[in-house]
Amino acid sequence: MIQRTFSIVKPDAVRKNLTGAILTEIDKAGFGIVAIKKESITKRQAEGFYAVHRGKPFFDGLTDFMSSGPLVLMVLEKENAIADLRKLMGATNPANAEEGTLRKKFAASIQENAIHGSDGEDTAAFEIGYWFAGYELI
Ligand code: 3AN
Repeated sequence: MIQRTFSIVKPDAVRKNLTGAILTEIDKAGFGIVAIKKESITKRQAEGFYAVHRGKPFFDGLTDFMSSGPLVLMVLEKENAIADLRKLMGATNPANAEEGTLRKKFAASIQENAIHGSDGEDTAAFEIGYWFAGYELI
């Protein structure tokens, strides 16, 4: 079943000019790009996106970081897209990420970890709808 997932090239990776390298890996892994846009988001927008993490000790730092510079928002599509992107990304903490994963190659720390990918079907639906309007997804 063709599935959509939501992804972000995070501000650390955009700052380090890694967007092209990350998109190349995503392309090589067989994902189609349904929609893509580069934006600078506000702290409030980041707080809404990460609402499930509100109250956690890293929430304030995470939302500061995500609103610290431009990022690239994407909707990706392939068979089994959600799980396959998570596999390609690697563990949240790059120190634990497997060899060959994007976070192993490109992430600096558990917070500045280069890429986001939805962790389930419900999350993907919420995240796609949070950042993209219907007309951007046709
Ligand atoms: P993932 O991005 O692998 O799904 P989540 O959903 O647990 O990980 O966390 C969302 C984001 O919050 C992570 N990508 C990372 O930037 C940040 N984060 C998670 N855990 C920590 C932590 N212990 N310290 C700092 N930042 C964290």
